[in-house]
Amino acid sequence: DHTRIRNTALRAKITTAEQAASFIKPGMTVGTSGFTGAGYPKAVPEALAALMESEHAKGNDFRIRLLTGASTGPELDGALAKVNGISFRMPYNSDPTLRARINKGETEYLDMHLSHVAPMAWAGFFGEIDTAIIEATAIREDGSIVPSSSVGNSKTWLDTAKQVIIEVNSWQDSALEGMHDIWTGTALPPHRQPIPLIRPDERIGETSLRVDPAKIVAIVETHAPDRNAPFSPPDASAKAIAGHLMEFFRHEVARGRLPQSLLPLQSGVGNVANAVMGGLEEGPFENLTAFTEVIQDSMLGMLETGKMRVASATAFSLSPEAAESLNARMREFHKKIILRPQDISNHPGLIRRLGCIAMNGLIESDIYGNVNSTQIMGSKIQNGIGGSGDFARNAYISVFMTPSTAKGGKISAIVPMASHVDHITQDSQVLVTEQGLADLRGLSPKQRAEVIIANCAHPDYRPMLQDYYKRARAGSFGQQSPHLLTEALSWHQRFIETGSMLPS
Ligand code: 0RQ
Repeated sequence: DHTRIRNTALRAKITTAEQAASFIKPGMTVGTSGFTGAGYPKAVPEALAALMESEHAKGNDFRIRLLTGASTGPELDGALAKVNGISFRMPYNSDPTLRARINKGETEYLDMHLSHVAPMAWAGFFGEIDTAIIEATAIREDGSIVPSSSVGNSKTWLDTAKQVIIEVNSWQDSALEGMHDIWTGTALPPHRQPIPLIRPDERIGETSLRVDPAKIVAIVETHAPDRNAPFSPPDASAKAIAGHLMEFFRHEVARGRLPQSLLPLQSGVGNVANAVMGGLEEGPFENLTAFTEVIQDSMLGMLETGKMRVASATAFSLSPEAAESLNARMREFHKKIILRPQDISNHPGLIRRLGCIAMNGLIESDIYGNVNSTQIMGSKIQNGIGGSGDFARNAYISVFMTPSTAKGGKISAIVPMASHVDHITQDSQVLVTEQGLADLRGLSPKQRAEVIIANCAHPDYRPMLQDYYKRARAGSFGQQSPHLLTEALSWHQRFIETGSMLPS
């Protein structure tokens, strides 16, 4: 039964994943749907990987340039990276196989702000887009495409690609239809218009994606789950971070600097973010809203209890259990969730206008609040900047949070100098670890260093940081952000040489 493909003319394009993959040629630039393990194509990429493998066995080159929304799943990034089929990748990845290729120098990786992708694609900075592969919940009578569990950059790839392949995934709940909001007013300068959105719950566009039907070369029917990371309950350190942050919010409300419903929340993914959402669930704040990238397990819980009124995002990022349970009652969330293209969900102008509270994880922060979100020991990519830059710079309050140590205490998350900087000190306003919270707003670099070391550093590293800072105050070339340059990155070098930042 083809009830999900309601345009009868397009049914003639239904084919196998192998046939569809045969439209993709070596060297092509391919734009796909997908954002944090949600809504990415699953069957065609696996068929493409098999095709690449057989071509590689014959001694033929077969790699593509892969552009997505953000991270995807094992059937896309994982399968293609396994056969070394990705020559260039952007804008965000969290797949371990692909990460290893990138860190070996085998795949070029452009790690960029997620809000920048669509306008840069429109401007032609990624060259011509040869093929779009988009996962859909359904194809409507009028030939328009109902996205699935993410919107990401699907609109952009459908608009710009020369040929289009659609995967219609019947695992995706049909009640997703109507939850998307696709604004069609995007333009390049000097033709830009104000985006008519002043509240996170507003709908400003259409519920499906338009595409020229003549560009559709293949439609593949699938029934396969999204594959997101499993949920792990918050550990003690994540709970402590959440506790400090709740106290901070209560304080800000008491001082009249935040309303009782706070402001539209943005939260990253992972253990700490989930714990913070858990803290909000139990906290005194009501009628919360989210204007964010991804909706994770704990946000669904708050939407369900009414603690959160509405969540605007570009994708779900749910554990397998939460995804199954959501699919069983998607209708209940119809009015509470809005999924938008990522150039809207992460739009700097909208984030500034709405006054979002951004809460993101980090790899390390230096004593002045410069934040590294992406590169371990300054050179090895973990994931990417994702939306953290879009939100951190433009938020009303920009929070970064992390356990104070990594790798069982062998690494301090607070270091003298960050080995790579994604967020400059001006973009980090509140820093939280399980040790405590540093409110950096209104402080100069030296004032920041004092509270960061005192409130956030782990006791094993605090005296070392105090000692470094004291000597930098005495011996630095300048006194705006004092540093001892030959020593500033010595903790990282010690870790590389000995496996620990602590002196032996
Ligand atoms: O590695 O998995 O090998 O053990 O980094 O760290 O502590 O589990 O924390 O999942 O919150 O990730 C910055 C990576 C934090 C994430 C980052 C190692 C650590 C572990 C994960 P293992 P944790 P999290 C909206 C905004 C950028 C994108 C973003 C991220 C692994 O938050 O990707 O914010 N942010 N998007 O051991 C060496 C250190 C380390 C370290 C952590 N100092 N040195 N390794 N790790 N700190 C969300 C989206 O964009 C969808």
